[in-house]
Amino acid sequence: MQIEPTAPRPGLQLRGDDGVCQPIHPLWLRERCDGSDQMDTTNGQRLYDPSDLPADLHVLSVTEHGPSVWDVRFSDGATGRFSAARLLAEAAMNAANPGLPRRFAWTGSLSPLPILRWQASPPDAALFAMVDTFLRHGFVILRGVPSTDGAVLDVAGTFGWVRDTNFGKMFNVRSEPNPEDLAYTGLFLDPHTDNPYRDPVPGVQLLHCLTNRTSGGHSTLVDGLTVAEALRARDPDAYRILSTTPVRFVYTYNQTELVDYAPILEHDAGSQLIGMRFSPKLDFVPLLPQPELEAFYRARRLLDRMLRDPEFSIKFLLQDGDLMMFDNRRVLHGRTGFDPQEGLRHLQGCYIDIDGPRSLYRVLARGADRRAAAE
Ligand SMILES: O=C(O)CCC(=O)C(=O)O
Repeated sequence: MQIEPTAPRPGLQLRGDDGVCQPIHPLWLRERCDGSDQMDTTNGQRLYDPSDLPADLHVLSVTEHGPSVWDVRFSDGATGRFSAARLLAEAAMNAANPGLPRRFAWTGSLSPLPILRWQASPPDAALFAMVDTFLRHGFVILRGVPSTDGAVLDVAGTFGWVRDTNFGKMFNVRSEPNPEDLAYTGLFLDPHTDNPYRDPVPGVQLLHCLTNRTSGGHSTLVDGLTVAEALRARDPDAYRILSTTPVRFVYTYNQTELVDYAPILEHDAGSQLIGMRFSPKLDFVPLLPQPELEAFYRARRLLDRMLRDPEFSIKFLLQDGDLMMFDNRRVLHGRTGFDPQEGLRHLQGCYIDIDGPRSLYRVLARGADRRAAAE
């Protein structure tokens, strides 16, 4: 793939490896003029509305500035400098390729677990390893987080911005009388998405083990990407039904009533699977005609069985000071039951949005690229 000037009509075009050429629309190029008269160079925001550009805008001339760099003059008087590297990088960007590490779909045989040592104010290389691992696997376990009240918020603040909810900025997961949520008991919890009734659903959950003095309470994780793909292969119709039937998710407690509608399998604008809203304690399918409900229940039952199948899930015991951070929509979490009479099991948790770690990854990758270019 390369960029080259066109003739006799001036412009730039994309030449594919197969030799097929695609002219680059003059408005597409014009919108990417990045001189200080066109955009604020500190934040990259345009200083004009591109819909106000003439609809018949065209390129008047293309002159070579240096190897694979061209100066382009447009019919509205604007000029822009474009390198092939920049245009090719932009051409490759779309919703299905958002400039993030490739997701690695795992099963129950994942070994070793992605465990990294936590350090306060981590240097860039250590932080990059944490965020890169998180984005690839959908989770990372950070070992050695001080077992102090609120330490989870400090770790969360390193990766993004903490989401406040009706549970507060931080929630305590330990057995309680009259619990606000079944997580605050000693009951086992099957794989689920947290807060599927929220709009938006929390992107990332952090759970920090302060102490576990019981013999149970093992954590379980399942990669929703792997299970969804296995479901699609096994029963495409079930996949379709769970991707298209909007389900009502509800949470009601005292002065809070949260309701949202979404299919169980959620996709992004590039049709990539984001993950799931799966929480069989909180979902209410609408009253559809009986055959449709029959098909929905069959599909959900199949998905549920697969999510609980040890073939797909990993199980481990969080040690004191372990913190697991997971993509709440991609990786479903659960735990085995425990007996609160045996001793205290106390986790602290909080949520951040997924754009935090994604932003951190891009910023750190940009810094690494700059350092490599300077060497
Ligand atoms: O206790 C645990 O390990 C998990 C708790 C949980 O599922 C939650 O807080 O959402």
